[in-house]
Amino acid sequence: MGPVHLNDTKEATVARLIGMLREAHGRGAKWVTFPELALTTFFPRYIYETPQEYDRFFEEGLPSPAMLPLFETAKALGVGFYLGFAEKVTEGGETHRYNTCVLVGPDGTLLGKYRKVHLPGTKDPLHKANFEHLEKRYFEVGDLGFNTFKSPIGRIGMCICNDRRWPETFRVMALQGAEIFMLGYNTPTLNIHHPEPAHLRALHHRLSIESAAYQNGAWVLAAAKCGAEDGFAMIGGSAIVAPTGETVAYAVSEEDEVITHACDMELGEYIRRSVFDFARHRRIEHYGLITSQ
Ligand code: CDT
Repeated sequence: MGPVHLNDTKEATVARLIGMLREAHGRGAKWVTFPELALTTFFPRYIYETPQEYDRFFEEGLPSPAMLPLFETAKALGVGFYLGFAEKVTEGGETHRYNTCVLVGPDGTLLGKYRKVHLPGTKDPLHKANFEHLEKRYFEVGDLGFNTFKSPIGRIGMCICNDRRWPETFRVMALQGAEIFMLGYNTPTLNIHHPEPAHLRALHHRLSIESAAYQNGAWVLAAAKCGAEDGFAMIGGSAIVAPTGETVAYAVSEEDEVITHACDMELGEYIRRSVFDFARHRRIEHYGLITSQ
């Protein structure tokens, strides 16, 4: 998905998502993965002080009024999807805000929800660049864990952006039978925490999703927001990765762009029966440290 600027309306942004959904459906796609925080600009780059200032980026209700046209179109076309958004919810009398994604089946059924666990960046501004990364300021750490969800196309595990850099994310879902991982992301081209060449940002993204696919024998569908949102560049590079670790489809533009692939679900099964047959080959008696620290 190309940039979503600060003053773009959610209505216009959702219309773009619907346009891509229709294009995917036209190519025979059964499922679509949309990016993280797909309805707005990547607002954690900006400094806001009060919920009154930043609540406009959040959605309440599922589907929220802004999302409704997307849910209706997907159901009418019989296409399932993953959608990332900022979630505001009142639970137990308390208001919470999460960086969330949902999984919606082709018949419109809500199949699952995930709230981002690995929140990068800081709570307070660093003032090191002309933008910030304030996810810890606007979101709580997700409380739902890493689950997997049965769907007509296979068992799906979901995560969001920075989660893809952590092998534990994928292994926990693979141990629950995940056959497909879906993730949305917004990765700034400039790393404000640690200066590094722009090409490394793209390399680390590819390394993360290709190794996650291979080491867990699962497909990865990774969808970026790309281009420059109000001048702030993101790496893009949406990709579909096979369980062999091979990237089989890759976005080349910095605009709205649909990439598709006919995923052979047998491929993952074969890998999970051989080199990565967890039951036969894992040696959990030697892994204790990573569950205790
Ligand atoms: N959205 C998100 O999680 N982005 C992070 C940026 C890391 S640099 C603070 C990512 O891991 O791509």
